[in-house]
Amino acid sequence: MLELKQVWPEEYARRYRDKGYWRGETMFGFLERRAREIPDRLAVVGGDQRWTYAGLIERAKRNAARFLALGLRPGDRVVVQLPNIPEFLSVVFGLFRANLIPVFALPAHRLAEISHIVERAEASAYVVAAGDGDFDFRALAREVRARAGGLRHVIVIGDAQEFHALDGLSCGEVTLPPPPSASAVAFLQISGGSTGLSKLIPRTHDDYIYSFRASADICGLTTDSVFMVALPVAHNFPMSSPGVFGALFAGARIVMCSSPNAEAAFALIERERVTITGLVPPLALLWMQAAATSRYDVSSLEVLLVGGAKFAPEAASRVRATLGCTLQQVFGMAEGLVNYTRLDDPEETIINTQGRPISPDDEVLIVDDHGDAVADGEPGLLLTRGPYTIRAYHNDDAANARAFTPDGYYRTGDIVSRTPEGNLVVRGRAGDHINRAGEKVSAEEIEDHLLAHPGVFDAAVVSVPDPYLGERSCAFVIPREQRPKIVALKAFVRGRGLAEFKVPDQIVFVDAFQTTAVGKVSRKVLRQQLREQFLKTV
Ligand code: J2J
Repeated sequence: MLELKQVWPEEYARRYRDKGYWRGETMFGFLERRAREIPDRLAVVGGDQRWTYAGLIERAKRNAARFLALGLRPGDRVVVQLPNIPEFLSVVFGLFRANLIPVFALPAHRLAEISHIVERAEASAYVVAAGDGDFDFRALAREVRARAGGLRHVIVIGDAQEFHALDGLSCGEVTLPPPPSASAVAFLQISGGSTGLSKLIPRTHDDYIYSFRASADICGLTTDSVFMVALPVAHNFPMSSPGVFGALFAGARIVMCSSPNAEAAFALIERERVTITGLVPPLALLWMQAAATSRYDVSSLEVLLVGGAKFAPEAASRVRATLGCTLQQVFGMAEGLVNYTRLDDPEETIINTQGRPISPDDEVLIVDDHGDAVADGEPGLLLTRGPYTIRAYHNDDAANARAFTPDGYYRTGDIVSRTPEGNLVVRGRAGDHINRAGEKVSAEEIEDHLLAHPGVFDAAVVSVPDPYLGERSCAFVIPREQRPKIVALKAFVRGRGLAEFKVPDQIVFVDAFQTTAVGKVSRKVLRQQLREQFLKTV
């Protein structure tokens, strides 16, 4: 099994420790400390469950013993694919306590994504909930197991059928291991995937805790805060900006909301007196619209975080009037850097910018194609390094060579400009992914699936503007003699085991792709041409 590591050069690591960013605390350690301080306060509410901090830590320890009794060994990787339920926390903190490594998958992921993640991470176990709506995750687990040989255990929350039921596992006679080093990798997060398949992002205890501890502070979390998660909890934004981990760090209460549907969420806000939550822009638009006629009282809401994709200033300017709370824009990435508008910023900044970095030691460069810094106000490529931005992906030399500069800056692929006050404004993107309502879809990955269809000669996938999603995917396809039907082609892509958000929203058949006089054009240029062609026709 390949070792997991995330290493900053020694002089940086020393500086981050000296400045108090990295404090040597572990993921389980901070929660245990909180549970000692405020054992009887509610930590998490979801469905009909209400767990105190003491109750959460107790359940996590029991799960740690269960995982080890099953035969998992410290360092083993465990893919976690759970919806927004309290057990997400008891499982993940159980894994931390057993020195097992969670690998976070989204509930929308299907066979193609899960088997890729299992293989890349060399995972030994996979934790799912029996079902979520109409979908049966046990059926998915069966297919994943058939494909990924190394997967030894499937653990199910709820009716497990032939698999292990979490609640039925015995704790055995195991002794829990001593805590890991805080500079060790705590878990693997999944990249949005701008090229090809998702990459694995190793985050350490030290660096991640710094990012959500500082985020909790910037977002004003206290023990009186009630943080609702309406986005899929395993995504980096609701997990750490300030997310469920930031909420636990602050001793706040978490409310797990199983659907981002406005009325369902509003009912929970009223019942639990939610003070803060986070959304992607399309959901923020729906909530603002629904608030006008809703019978629920959402006046407890103090802060609405919006991020994951660009929030248009026009929409941003309506948050306060419609939802009665302060907007906090957040521009972040699972690889590290997170920017926030501050709660006391002038309205002008909150509406028009995506904020500024968490840390004084976040180094941000905005450069042109030659790598030279651009002037304030000018758009350029955003490069960054700092105390919680990774220096490498797991086991992916090719991606690392592309994504990081020799001196350790992460090339975000985002095009931004900086205001004189130091706030960033996202202007666009250099990479070829589709930001579909905050879900990142790699053009290349979808093209590969389309090309597998016998009726497809060539395919290029591009992002096109969408009034609701922000962007949607449009696949330009050159058919062979037997031109497939659009529905059949979509069904084919879906049938290859892809998350639904990756199935092309639109398919346009063309006879040929334009080529330049030189002959073949690069995929990048081709996608650009097709996007422009599309925009001329609408
Ligand atoms: C424009 N583009 C944005 C924003 C992210 C907090 C918030 C979001 C993420 C996230 C995250 C944007 N305006 N406000 O991990 O901790 C686009 C950029 C960025 C990419 C990262 C967090 N906020 N984006 O969305 O890893 O293109 O993380 O590089 O999924 O989303 O995507 P992801």
